[in-house]
Amino acid sequence: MNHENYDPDDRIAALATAWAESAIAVIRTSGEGSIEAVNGLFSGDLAGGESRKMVYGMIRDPESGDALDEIMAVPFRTPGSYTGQESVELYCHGSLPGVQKILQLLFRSGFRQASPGEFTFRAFINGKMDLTRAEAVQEIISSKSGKAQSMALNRLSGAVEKRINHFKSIATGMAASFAIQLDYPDDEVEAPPMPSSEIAEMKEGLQSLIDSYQVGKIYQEGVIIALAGRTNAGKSSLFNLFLKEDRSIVSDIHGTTRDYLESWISLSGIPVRLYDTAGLRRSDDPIEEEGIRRTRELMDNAHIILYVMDSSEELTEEEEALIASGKASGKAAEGGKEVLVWNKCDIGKTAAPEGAISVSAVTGEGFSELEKVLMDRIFKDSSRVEGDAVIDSLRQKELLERALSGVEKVDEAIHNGLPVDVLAMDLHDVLQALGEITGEVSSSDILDRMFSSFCVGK
Ligand SMILES: Nc1nc2c(ncn2[C@@H]2O[C@H](COP(=O)(O)OP(=O)(O)OP(=O)(O)O)[C@@H](O)[C@H]2O)c(=O)[nH]1
Ligand SMILES: [Mg+2]
Repeated sequence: MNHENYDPDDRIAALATAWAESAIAVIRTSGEGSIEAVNGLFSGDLAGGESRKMVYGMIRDPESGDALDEIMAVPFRTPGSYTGQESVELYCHGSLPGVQKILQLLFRSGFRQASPGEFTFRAFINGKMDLTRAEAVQEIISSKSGKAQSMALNRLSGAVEKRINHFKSIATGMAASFAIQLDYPDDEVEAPPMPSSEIAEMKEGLQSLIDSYQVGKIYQEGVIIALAGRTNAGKSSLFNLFLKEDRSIVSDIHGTTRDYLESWISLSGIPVRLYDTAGLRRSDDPIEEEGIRRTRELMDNAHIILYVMDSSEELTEEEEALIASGKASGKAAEGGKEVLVWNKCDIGKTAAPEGAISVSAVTGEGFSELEKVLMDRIFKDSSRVEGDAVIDSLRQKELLERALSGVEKVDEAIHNGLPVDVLAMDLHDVLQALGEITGEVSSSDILDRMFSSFCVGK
């Protein structure tokens, strides 16, 4: 809900009782014209009914003529309702499909779904509630801007919250110093030094939190790793080693694996979708060909390719080219996603080329090193993440980006010698974005929003 375009008179509806099977469910509506609108769906006479008196009747879909429920409804006329505006409460039978049908009917009839806390919010703006009940109001305001709606808030780890609060206190301190300069522009009050170290700290810290989204996403969605390489290189043997079970058929016949196999594994707590694939070689067999085509497709889609080579055999052209490209060494700037696995080191003839990891799928040698390299690869883009402060929702990331861009604007404005009120405005944006992440809004924020967007008390 966008509070700038907020219309406190439009019609809202929501289930007021718990979303569960019950004897009676109460649907609450509010807004100008609610009584007339519900009356059009109701067999009883709500429009002529006395305020706050129950009326019996059937709820009917006027399009199909279907009766949805036999209910009691209560009209509330302004200002004698919870919200202070015209309202109707519907007492229906408490079956969830039934309630859903009535709500759908209301939504088709000029009502919209109320946001969390919106009825109470309207009660507040209509003077039905004491402004000093700060705690309640704070909750209402936060849900109004979508914060309480987001379960992401619950997931917010303490570490993230602590960091955000730290940024907020820096920004608040800066705002206070700007305010002094604004209040006494002509006095000889010496302007406090510009907060360049604070700005640098915020810029770096915010960026690091934004970067942590990558890590959060990895934990949430997992990493796709595909084992690939020529036939008989030992892909299936490695697959089984990762799984710690005999899942994939291993044999010394070339082309054993034809269709790919997949399994979820955990790599130090990170969910990984691991694929064993058909060995890469030229084949006239249409089934094997199709398997190889699918392997190539998987290689395209994987985050990491474990390119398995047989160290006891001559290298193929493709293998030579891959080694020569340096893409797989992990150091290359090209950002190759291959990790070279120099398998069969127990019987291998040559040492591993640079960047390749020497392992044996039979003895298990080198396996822990391989796991370590994989972890490094997974987190290679996230080296700037500090500690355990990791965000995992896009909403948080976008708000952090908004805060960062605000800080950058303040920084720029300072460098360009712009007036303090410009700085203060940009800083306000920063505080707003940070506040939305943690769901905290200070009482002055509340007043600010109230008076600026609703003209209450003018
Ligand atoms: N000595 C030794 N033998 C291995 C090793 N890894 C695999 N092998 C053997 O190599 C042969 C092929 O292994 P697989 O795991 O089936 O190879 P693959 O890459 O899955 O082969 P395809 O499915 O045909 O593409 C089997 O006989 C394995 O026992 C290893 O590290 N050392
Ligand atoms: Mg295989």
